Amino acid sequence: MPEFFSMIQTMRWFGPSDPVSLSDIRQAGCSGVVTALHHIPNGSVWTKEEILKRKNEIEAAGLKWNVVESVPVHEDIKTQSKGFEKYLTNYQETIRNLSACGINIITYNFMPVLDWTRTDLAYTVADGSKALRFEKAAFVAFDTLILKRQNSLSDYSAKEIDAAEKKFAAMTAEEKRQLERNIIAGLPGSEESFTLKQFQDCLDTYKNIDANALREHLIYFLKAVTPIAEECGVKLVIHPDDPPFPILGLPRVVSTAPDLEALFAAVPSNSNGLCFCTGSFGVRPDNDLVEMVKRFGERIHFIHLRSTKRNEAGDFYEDNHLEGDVNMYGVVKEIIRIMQKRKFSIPMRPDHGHQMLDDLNKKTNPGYSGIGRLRGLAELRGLEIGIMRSIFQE
Ligand code: DNO
Repeated sequence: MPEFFSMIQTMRWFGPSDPVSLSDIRQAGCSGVVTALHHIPNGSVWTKEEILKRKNEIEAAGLKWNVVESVPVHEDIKTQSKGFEKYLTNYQETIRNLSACGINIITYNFMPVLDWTRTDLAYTVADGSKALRFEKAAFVAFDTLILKRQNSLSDYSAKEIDAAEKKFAAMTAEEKRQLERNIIAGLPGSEESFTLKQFQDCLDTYKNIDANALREHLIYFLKAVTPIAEECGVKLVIHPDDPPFPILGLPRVVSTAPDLEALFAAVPSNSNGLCFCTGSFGVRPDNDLVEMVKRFGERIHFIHLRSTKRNEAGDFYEDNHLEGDVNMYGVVKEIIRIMQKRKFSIPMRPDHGHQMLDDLNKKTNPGYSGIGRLRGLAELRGLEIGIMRSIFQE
């Protein structure tokens, strides 16, 4: 068989307090992890000392720290609030420090206020396992009836408002509290957590920022950090919006292929890269994932593999990795082609997984339980090997 390049198999690890240990991740068959220094406040420099401490811990467990997910972009950079330049300088410094420690793929996102958003963290699917879900009616109920955002009603159709009212009327007080927490208390990996009041204040900072302005701010950020990344051999990879459409009156600018084109045209350096997240992009039927891998293949330096299943009402839930709306076979096949062309192995992680088997009785990080991701990884690994062998060994 000729020399070939396959995906580097990793899992996300949230650090020493993660209930899934480095040893678990190694036993799942991974060679590396994706992690971040979650204890460092957004906007502060990651020192070499802190980076090396974590890196040594990972290497002592026989694994490699392949990718950083994430170095969060401070809100002041997204809004360009007074004094935001100091956060740009800090970001540049963090890039240099990570590179000096041998870590050269850095994930970030540019979603205003919230990172990823779901309404239900324990949606029971037909086989009895639990999945993450975004239910439109619940989300609209949160926006219009819990948060009571000004003018929120004008963002939805009469049908959507009606569905939200019905949903809300059928919810217990505890369910309402849980819904609020799911949306604003911060899902794993998102470093921000709010009370309702703080949340509204934060939304207000975007009052005068539309999609064009946010895109300009993102390009400004990229122009400041990409040259540093390029200089030290680092690839910055942007994670798409999840879900990939505007929410709560906030603009979103990393949801579609044209969004990506605009970013790459503005900052052509290959260090301005992409974290290709099939689960995020895949929620939109107008995102042709296989086409997107073809088009942006040179810039994909990190991959999240996961599938979602959407319905007409605008809901989606996270399906098994090889089921749902994502053409995982087509995506993986295209990634294999790109890797051979680039002669480069791209790190991937099975993104999320169902809470299942023993994990149903444990406290787990939503989406990041051990067994569900182990299942996802095992399926994806089999898919990749099957495609590889059919290409290279016939
Ligand atoms: C969710 C994750 C996101 C992602 C960030 C990247 O499971 O994919 O939280 O890490 O958006 O900055």
